[in-house]
Amino acid sequence: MKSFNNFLLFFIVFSIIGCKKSIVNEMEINSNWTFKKEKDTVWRTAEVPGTVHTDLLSNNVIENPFYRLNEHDVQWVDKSNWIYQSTFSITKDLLTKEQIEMEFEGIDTYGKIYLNSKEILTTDNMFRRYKVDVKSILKEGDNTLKVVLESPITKGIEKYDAIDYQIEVSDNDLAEIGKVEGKKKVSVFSRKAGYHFGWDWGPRLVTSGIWRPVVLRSWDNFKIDDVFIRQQIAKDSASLSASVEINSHKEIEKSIIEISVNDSIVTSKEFNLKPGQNKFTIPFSIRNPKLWWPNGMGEQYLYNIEVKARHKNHSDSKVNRVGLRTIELKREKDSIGSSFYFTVNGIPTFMKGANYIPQDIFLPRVKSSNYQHILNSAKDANMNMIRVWGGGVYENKEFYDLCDEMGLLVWQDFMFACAMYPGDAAYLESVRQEAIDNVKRLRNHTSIALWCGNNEVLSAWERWGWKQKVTKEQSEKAANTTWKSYTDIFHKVLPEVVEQYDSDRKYWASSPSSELGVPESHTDGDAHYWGVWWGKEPFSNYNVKIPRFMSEFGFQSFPELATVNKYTIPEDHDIFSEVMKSHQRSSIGNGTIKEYMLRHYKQPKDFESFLYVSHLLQAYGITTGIEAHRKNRYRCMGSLYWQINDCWPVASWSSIDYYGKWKALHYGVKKAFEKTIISFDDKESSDSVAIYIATDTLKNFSGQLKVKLLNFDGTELNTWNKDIQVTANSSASYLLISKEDLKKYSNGFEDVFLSASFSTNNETNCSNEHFLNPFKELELPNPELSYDISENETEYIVSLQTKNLAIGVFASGNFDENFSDNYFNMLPNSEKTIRVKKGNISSIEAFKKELKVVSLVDSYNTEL
Ligand code: BMA
Repeated sequence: MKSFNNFLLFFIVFSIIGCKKSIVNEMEINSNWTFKKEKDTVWRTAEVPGTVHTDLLSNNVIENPFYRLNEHDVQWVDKSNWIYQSTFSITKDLLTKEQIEMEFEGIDTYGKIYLNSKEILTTDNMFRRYKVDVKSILKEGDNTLKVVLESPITKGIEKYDAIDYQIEVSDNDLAEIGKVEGKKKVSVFSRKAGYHFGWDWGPRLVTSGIWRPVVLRSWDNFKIDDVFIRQQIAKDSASLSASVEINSHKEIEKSIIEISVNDSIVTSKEFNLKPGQNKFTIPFSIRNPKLWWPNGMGEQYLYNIEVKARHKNHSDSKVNRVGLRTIELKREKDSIGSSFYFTVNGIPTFMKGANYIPQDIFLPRVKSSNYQHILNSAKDANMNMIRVWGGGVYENKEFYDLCDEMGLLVWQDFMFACAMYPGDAAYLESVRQEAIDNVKRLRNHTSIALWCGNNEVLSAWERWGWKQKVTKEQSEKAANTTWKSYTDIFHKVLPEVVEQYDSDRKYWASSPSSELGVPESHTDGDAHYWGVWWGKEPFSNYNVKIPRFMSEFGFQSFPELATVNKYTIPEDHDIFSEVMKSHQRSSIGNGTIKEYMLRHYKQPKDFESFLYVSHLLQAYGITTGIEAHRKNRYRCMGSLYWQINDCWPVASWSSIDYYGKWKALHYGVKKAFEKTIISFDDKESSDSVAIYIATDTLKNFSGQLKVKLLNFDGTELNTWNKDIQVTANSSASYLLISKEDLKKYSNGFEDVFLSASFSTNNETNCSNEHFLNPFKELELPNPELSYDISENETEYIVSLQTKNLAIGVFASGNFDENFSDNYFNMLPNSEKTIRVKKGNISSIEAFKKELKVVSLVDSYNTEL
């Protein structure tokens, strides 16, 4: 038996008021865990929080499921039951505490939990937090905690077989890869992350595990269970209230609740506590409030608001970091239909962002550094909103803390996606408890902008032919129809929970939708536009299909070669090889990338070039979309592309791959989401090219717009200059150039391009290039690109020069870090410096050897 210190991480929460003692002790039971398959005899070491798969991996029982086709060999894991066990020691002192509870912050999913052989809990919802009073079961010395995890597949099959009607589930549930009996799609029967069962960008690895911490908490007298801070902002004062839930062991007279803002006490009240739950609401105010702003609009100021409860020498406190801001969803009838936009602090705000999925199929592997990296990357790319998509999980506290700090508003889905769901009483109750747990856990986060019921469930029902599949007989069993479950969950249970626990925020039943029961429209509500990709429509359709708020649109690419090398061997290097196809989960995947690629680019000369051109293609497509949305500001007030990240190494719609590498898209997004952008509007049907400026600045400004028609060697054929006035938060066309005029300089446009820049006081604020022909029809010369490499203490520096135009300049190698810029165009006779942190490359010689710099012409020209 290891010593107490070895296996218990002991947190003491000090709530120091003067010299008064803290009353709540917390210890995480995170050591000395072992696990085994239910019927096995061998116990192996385990990690908690963790998953069965990752424990099998670290014990060398299975191989890395991300490598080549290994995923297919580990499908047995989810058909078994698993047992986890830990022994921990309890002191006599701890047992004297009046109250002792054990909290399970996340059990994935079907757990039977025993403490000292006594069953204390049964779980069936991985999104819930469960608390159990364990005072009477704990003993001095060694105590044993045992968690039996039943197979989510066996459980799912039981539930699937128990009903006599069909529940529609999309093909994202990869039952076939899972080798599930009868290919039954059982995912929807469990309150468990949908993407574990497979998705069109994810593996099928149905985990089990104790995926979030287990905490033993003990205290005397009373403890603050919850604090909810509400706010109402007026010009020179913010009225706030703290709703405090205090759990008391006994009757206590004259306890004091004190509220401090940034360490100064603003109010203090006396209360009597009765045994059990006590609820108080205490108003307070902050004069001359400093507002919190989304990224790009101002500071993200957060107040430290501390609520303390004390009595004699006992106290407990909770601190929240709260930003003061208003956020409203505006749904107003207008000449187009009905608006869908957010105002923040009264200002209509164009939402620039992306959809987020969990960062690993094995959730406990996501560490602080991963949250930092993805959210910093979002912030760096000028985003102000992230949508936490409904097929994943309600994220960890750290995720939302970072969003609060970085000014990233959160569109928060409840965890339902692309399927119908059961609606029996037990299921609805589980959903209600899950919603209460998570709304209460997250509602103090300034960043949360909206609660949304589900992802694409309404569209699936109405538009994917599911409604039609319900037989008359089934619909007569009213209580059993899937539409009844839909309305129960999304029109009753979830909005009721939001109304009861977070009524200051809006609830939106489904993304996309326009109103209850009506799926997407481009004149009302939010939209997912998948005509590009699924419908094989041209990228130029992004300019025509403009909804009121685009909450999803996307186009795939492969990861870069350094990432592909982590899951393949050279023999796999063909996009249609078995391994490459297995790391592509969209039914139309690799062929669709190729089809679009050949519409716009020349056939790449080899595999590596194919990966590279897929990046340029994806960036070109999606930035066309973003620019279209921004050009149509006011009609459209949001552009959230699908998807920012990956959960394993794969070809997908992501702009950052599983290893954190930015694809061309992420660099492209950063530019397309800049505060002020120049965008060209070049419709085939129009006889001129329009030059737009779209801006999110809060003040009007003026400057000079300059557009040049250039040859690829830099020869200036014509220049258009215009002094312009730009209104705050606007988008408008400022210059029209007739195509007839342009033709005077180049008949077929194969050797020219337009280069536009906007400057105020001779400082260039933004620029962009426009090609009048598809890239494949350009007669690009060898750019004659060269570079020098230097270093400073932390970075390698690459100074590039080019003689002719270079498109999509890409610096790559086996680097862990991202370059400061990449996949950019270089104008003729220009220079550019990029930097990269030294990371895994230890010397400048090694860096020189590893670095490869290419541009578009290198992808097809074998003679260079
Ligand atoms: C969207 C998402 C996901 C899916 C993506 C790509 O609609 O909501 O379900 O991965 O499309 O098909």
